[in-house]
Amino acid sequence: MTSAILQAARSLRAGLLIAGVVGLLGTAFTWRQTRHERAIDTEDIDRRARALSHVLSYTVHEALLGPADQVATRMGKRLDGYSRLLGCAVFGPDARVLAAGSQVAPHEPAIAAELHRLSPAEPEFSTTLHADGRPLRIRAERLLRDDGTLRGTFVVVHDVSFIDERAQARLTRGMLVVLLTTLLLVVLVVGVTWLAYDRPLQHLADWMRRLRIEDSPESPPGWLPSDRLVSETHRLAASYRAARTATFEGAHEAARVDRVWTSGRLRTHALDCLGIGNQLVVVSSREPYMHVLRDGRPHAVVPPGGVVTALDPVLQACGGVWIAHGTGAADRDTADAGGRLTVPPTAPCYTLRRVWLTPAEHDAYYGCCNDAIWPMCLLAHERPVFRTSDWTQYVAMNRRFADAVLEEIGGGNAVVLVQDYQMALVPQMIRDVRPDLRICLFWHIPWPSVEAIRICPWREEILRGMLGADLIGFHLQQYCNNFLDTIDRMLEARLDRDHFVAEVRGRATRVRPLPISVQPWAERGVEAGAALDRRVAALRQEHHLQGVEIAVGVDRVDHTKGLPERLRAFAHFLHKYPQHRGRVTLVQLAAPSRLHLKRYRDHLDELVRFAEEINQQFATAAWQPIQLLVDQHDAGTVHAFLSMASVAIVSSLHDGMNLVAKEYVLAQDGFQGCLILSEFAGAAQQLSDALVINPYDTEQFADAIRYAVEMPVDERADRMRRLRRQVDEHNIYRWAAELLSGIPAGSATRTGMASGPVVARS
Ligand code: ADQ
Repeated sequence: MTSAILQAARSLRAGLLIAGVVGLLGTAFTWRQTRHERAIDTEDIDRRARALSHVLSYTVHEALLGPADQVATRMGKRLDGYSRLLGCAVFGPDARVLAAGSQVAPHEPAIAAELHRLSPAEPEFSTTLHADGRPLRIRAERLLRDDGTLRGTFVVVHDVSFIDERAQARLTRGMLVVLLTTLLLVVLVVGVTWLAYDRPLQHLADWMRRLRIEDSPESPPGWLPSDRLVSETHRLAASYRAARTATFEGAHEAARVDRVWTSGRLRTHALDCLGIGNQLVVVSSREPYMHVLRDGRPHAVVPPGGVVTALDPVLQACGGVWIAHGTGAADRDTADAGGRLTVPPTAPCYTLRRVWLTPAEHDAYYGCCNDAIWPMCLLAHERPVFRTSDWTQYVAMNRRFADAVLEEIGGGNAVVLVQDYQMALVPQMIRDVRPDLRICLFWHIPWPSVEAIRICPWREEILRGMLGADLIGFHLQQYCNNFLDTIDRMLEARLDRDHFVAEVRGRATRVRPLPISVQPWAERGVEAGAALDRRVAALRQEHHLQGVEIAVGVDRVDHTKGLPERLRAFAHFLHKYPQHRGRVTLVQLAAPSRLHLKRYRDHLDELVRFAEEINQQFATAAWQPIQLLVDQHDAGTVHAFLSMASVAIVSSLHDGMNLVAKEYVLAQDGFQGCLILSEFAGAAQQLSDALVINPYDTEQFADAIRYAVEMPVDERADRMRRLRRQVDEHNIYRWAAELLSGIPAGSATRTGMASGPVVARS
């Protein structure tokens, strides 16, 4: 829209320029024409004056032969004028008036002065003078005696104010025509430029954009300003499609050969990618294992959240160090003096290094993360708050994490995987000290359009911090495109859009879509077979779920997850389709999150109240429509609920990926589940066999729940098998392998380097 307005402004500018030139030429021509016609009118008056002089000259001669005081009597009424001819006058040789018409008399002094001024030797002359504010045209003829001496001067006087009036009228008419012509020209130029060039080129630009980011855009725009452009555009589309198909087929073939990635295969691949003597270092704000106090004794729990779910299996497979903020009440007691311990507690295989923050540092640092950057990137209608004091702490804490990374690496070599928006400045901070290290930043949340990022007062610092990485990963191609557009608009940068590389101040950073995934449930130590059946039966009994179908949701309690929208749609489903009351229960596992922030506490309270209201409205003695289980559940419980649910609901208002959708697919061993998935979750790009909904559309959402519970068995199985295949083939090990392969071998890469699609191979 903005670009269309800019384009229209540009056309208008061209139109105004052309119109300006035409207007100037028209004005000059009209002015010249008016002058010319004024000269013709004056000549005409002079001709009439000359004719009158000739007619009266004999009579004037005769009158001058007599005494001077009788000239007037002899001339009589002949000197009076009519209409534009004011009349005539006779002057003596000394330029004193001898006789004058009645209308000329008032102007005698002015005429006499003019006669004085001019040489008596001139036989006749015409001139214009202004008397009493009127323009008068006088024609004077010298009358000579036989000996050549001056006998008198005969003067014919015209009032020529009509010539000025006529010229003025002509000028006004002419300027009006010029103005109308100019206006018409502006409209024509702007209209024709818009229709013939701007609009088709705008369509062409839109189409090229779609060709770049979509899988199968429609054919190129039909009408373009030149035939050559049409044929070249068709050729470009054909080549692009061919290249894309080849890449797709190549990737498909590679995937077919490689198919499923395992932790063992990732380990081998990681050794290849890391090289000898390079350790893997992960840095994130959330820790993979947190120690809380239960009955006065430390107890390890896994905090809920996508970063941990995704990265822990990678470190378990590859080993290394994970640096994170220690938040558990018993965290200090379970770590050594340097904040280090080995994890997972059951089978230690990598080091966790905890970083400590004071309460004041904690509040300001997470204030910047959760009040500013999070709502800016996740478009869930929460207004970001940018506080300078928070930013100062954000910079300081990023420095602390970067220092911890550098301390862990010491003089050695490492590949550093920096995680998410809480660490945006860490890549450049590490790079400043160790330019040789290979650094990757993975951004777990969406990267919105440049317009959304523009509002951030620290946008440039954040971008420069991120660009310290050799590779920046996002979940989707769309986020990569948005990121490059942001760089393009905000920084002085060279972009290679073919290879998705941004070069700023001589350093190149690759930008890649790397959709994150999850680990197979079997590797997470959860029950299977009979043990799982027992856990499911126990949970059904505990929560009074016998004999009902279960729709499940598993989320951190966060505004972006669309939990009120989910409850509202479920209530509407019960209202609209009463035949399902008593037969379906929504079990919502809700992990409290960011409780140090008031709006998160309020959101949890609102959710609890809303669930109670719905329960009061629909519950019967034997059935409760919503079971809201507010807790951070262990993996076994999450898995059991996901496997027993015939429907899973993910209704994010905006989500980078959403791992729960994938966890549900992997939990459905009987292929009888149905996934309802928000179109605003990144996962919807990959899991197209889900029922994709708009969570804001309560009507559509409620209908989707109905469709899911009533879906025929065969359709459920078909959809779930296709979803399963997709998640099996794109598990977390493959993601990690592609991420490691994507980090260039040497840092400080330049755009000239070969950087084709990232396909991990072992
Ligand atoms: P999140 O939004 O935290 O992180 P999400 O993809 O929703 O991540 O995954 C949440 C994880 O926490 C899942 O593994 C889920 O099982 C677990 N979980 C949720 N509620 C729980 C509960 N009550 N008890 C126990 N476990 C629970 C960010 C981005 C996402 C992106 C991930 C990974 O916001 O868009 O998918 O990172 O990149």
